[in-house]
Amino acid sequence: MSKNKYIDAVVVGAGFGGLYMLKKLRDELGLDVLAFDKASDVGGTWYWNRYPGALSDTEAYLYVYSWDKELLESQKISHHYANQPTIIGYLNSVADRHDLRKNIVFNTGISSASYNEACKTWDVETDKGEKYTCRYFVTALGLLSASNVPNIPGRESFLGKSYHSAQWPEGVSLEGKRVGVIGTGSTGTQIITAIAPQVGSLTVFQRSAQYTVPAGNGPVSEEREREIKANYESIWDNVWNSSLGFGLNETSRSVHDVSDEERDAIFQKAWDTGGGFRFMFETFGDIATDEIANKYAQDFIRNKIKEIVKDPATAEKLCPKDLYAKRPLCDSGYYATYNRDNVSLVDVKANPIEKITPNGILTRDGVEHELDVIIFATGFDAVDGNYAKFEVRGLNGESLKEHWKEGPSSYLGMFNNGYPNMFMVLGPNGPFSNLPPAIEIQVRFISDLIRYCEKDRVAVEAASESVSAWSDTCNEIAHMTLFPKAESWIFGANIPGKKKALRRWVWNSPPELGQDMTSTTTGGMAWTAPRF
Ligand code: FAD
Ligand code: NA7
Repeated sequence: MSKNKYIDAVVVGAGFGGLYMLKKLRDELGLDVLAFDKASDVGGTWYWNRYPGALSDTEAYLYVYSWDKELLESQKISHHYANQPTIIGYLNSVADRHDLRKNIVFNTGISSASYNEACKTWDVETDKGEKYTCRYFVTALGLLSASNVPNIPGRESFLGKSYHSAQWPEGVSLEGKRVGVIGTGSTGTQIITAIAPQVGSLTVFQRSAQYTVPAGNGPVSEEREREIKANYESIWDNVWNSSLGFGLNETSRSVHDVSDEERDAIFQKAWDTGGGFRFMFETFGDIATDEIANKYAQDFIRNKIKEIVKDPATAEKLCPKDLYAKRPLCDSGYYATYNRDNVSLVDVKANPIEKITPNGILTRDGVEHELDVIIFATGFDAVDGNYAKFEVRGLNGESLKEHWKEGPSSYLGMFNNGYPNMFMVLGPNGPFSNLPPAIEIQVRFISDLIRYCEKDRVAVEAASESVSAWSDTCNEIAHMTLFPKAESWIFGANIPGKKKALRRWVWNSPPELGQDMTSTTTGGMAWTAPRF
């Protein structure tokens, strides 16, 4: 039996969250830290999601850390949005510049973590059987990280190749192939648009039609790049003081305060400029809260679909009928892709997939769609998905799965009751926002708290009333919006059998997040007895 190694902190994950957490604890607090990732290198989301067309839809200059000023200065901002190779390149530069890899154990999953109440330490075990004892257990497991591969009958019988978008291997060629894509979320729309010109034929299996607006991606002029770099201070100021952290001019203007002509002109301007969050949050302040305002946005997008897509029957299938209240999407020519002769659309709500056969996909109408490749763009077991994949035990040996059986909860998206000195980056009920700034705030918050714990030699957990109050607040806020009325991963609605419950703070960043957190945090936390 291997002996436990003693270190100060274990960080799980080497994406945006884990990398910054490691740096903070190691370089600023001087702790002995190890980070672990199942991946063979840094990047998290951007290590795994290498599918064709993978793109962030936050403006590239804000899909970065604010704290590495030299890197911000030296990085080229070539396009409005950064693609996967650019983002992975950026995160590799961060790891290199700060020599982070020497404290990361790659190709290694954490398989269990349990709190030792007597010693006020965590015992953590890896899937390689190595054991560590640490004072702080920090999880940065990712909120869109546990892949959802639906259990469609016959899946294993397929004789061609099949890939999930988030487990995309190197060197896949789709040139001339008969390809089927299941799923038309953010990922599906990106893949479909990117591969249609290369493949022989593309059959899209759509369960829910999708509202998406143009991304407006394209080169950033040198002048604009200089302007961004010269004004980074005020740009970040705007981010820290905004609700969504996307660098938008968030508006409170109501749809009801403008004429029909003005409303359409505002939508058209946002359509021409591009950006999903811009379309939802920079046009009017009530699209996400008022069904009538929402209907105007729906109608505008549906009319665009009918204008763009030449075949009326296909256009009709592409028109969503439900609310515009999921994470807002944008694309680089998604609807127009259906004008290509090699692309066809199957509405699997009307005509469900019966099974996967050795040769392709059989739908209820009896048609066997013959395929060489099936792409699952079927999303993620989001937010708490990775937490369900290993055993976490807190006070009295209580399992986190049991603790969250009615739906995951937290205080401020970072802390649980009953799990002292376990801290979550982007845990349940964290912000629905541009995520790198949200991650930064959470990492700073957690490391400030760890500094306190170190100073006073204490362990800390969320008070149970703080968790309940935070859940109530998140739910109240969510129900002021239309988001609970749409079926999406934000509520766990995309996974059969998953408990339907709110998983994000769905409106804006918690008011405390832009401020010095320590006093606020300590207010909602329970301090346990001095450790030793
Ligand atoms: P991740 O980057 O997901 O990293 C988590 C890591 O934890 C993974 O590498 C995983 O292997 C590891 N891990 C999990 N469990 C274990 C375990 N038990 N043991 C060891 N390792 C483990 N956000 C935006 O704000 N803007 C965008 O435009 C945007 N675009 C996106 C596009 C795609 C295709 C996807 C999938 C997500 C996008 N996101 C976007 C969300 C994105 O996930 C976050 O922005 C951010 O990358 C999350 O970083 P993270 O470090 O919290 O988690
Ligand atoms: P999403 O947004 O969850 O989309 C997944 C898509 O896959 C969506 O169209 C689903 O339809 C579809 N899906 C899932 N399961 C099935 C089955 N069994 N059959 C048919 N279709 C299915 O995931 P993405 O990866 O696109 O995006 C996730 C986030 O990553 C996104 O919000 C960005 O933040 C980046 P449904 O809509 O559930 O009917």
